[in-house]
Amino acid sequence: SFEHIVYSVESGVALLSLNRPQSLNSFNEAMHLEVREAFKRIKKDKQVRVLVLTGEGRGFCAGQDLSDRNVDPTAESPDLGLSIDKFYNPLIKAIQDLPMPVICAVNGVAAGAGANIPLACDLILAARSAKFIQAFCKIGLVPDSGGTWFLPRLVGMAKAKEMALLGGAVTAESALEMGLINRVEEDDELREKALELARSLATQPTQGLAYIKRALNQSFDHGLDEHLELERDLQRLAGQTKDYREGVAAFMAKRAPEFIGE
Ligand code: T3D
Repeated sequence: SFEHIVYSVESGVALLSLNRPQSLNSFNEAMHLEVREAFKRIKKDKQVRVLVLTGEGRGFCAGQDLSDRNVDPTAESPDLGLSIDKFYNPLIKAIQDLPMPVICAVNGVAAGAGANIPLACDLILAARSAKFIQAFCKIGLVPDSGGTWFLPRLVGMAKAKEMALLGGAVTAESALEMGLINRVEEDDELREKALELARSLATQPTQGLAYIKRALNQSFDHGLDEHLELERDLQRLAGQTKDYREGVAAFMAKRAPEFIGE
């Protein structure tokens, strides 16, 4: 039923693949709306315990489709804030708030918003040929989709400024070296490796993983006291899951646990 994305669910894993390869999966309004609809389904579907985000073709995502704008750039004073408010910010928040691990499989070039959407995900695998480009500065814009928030946290201010101000291409290898991503995979193996990891995570106590994600996502914004309290609150919730009970029971009985994600 989708035209601009490919969406499927199998073995507890939702696969959402951007599908406008002729323009390197850049976002037009229609693709934004389909991605939003897929997130709605993921949230409703109890079967889904891990999300894999990737792209079709040779690119991951080239950011905003510059030929199919949400906001007319030739207008005397176009308000790009509208496009950010309506589409990019809600997408970044949806990824961060999704109560499950989100794996991004960056299958090729990732530019503009397309370079920052992966940074909002929890684990980033990149194809050896992938490149990360903060292309915004080349057209007079500011990194959006959380770029100026995620980059310094992931790679430090010096590298963040270099990427954002110079807009150079960072290869998958150097992205790995600088701590921007988690793994580099061969191009033809990337998707299967990402799905393998996702399927294995989907057998874990995924409600607990959602709490871990929440704690880590807030860690740089809290002082220690406040954060210890958040950990306590999340541990309280985790301790009430069926999976915690199962994890302890299996450990005591020296058998393999069977987690259900609740
Ligand atoms: O405006 C708002 O709503 C606010 C939100 C802004 C968010 C943003 O993301 S702003 C940043 C937008 N993105 C860019 O500035 C990146 C533009 N693209 C590039 O710089 C290059 O395409 C790449 C470095 C990503 C890849 O280069 P390369 O040489 O591998 O491929 P290519 O030949 O440039 O691109 C292949 C095709 O995709 C080409 O079409 P064609 O000639 O084969 O018909 C190209 O025009 C198209 N394409 C690539 N990126 C975009 C695009 N078409 C529309 N919009 C794009 N962003």
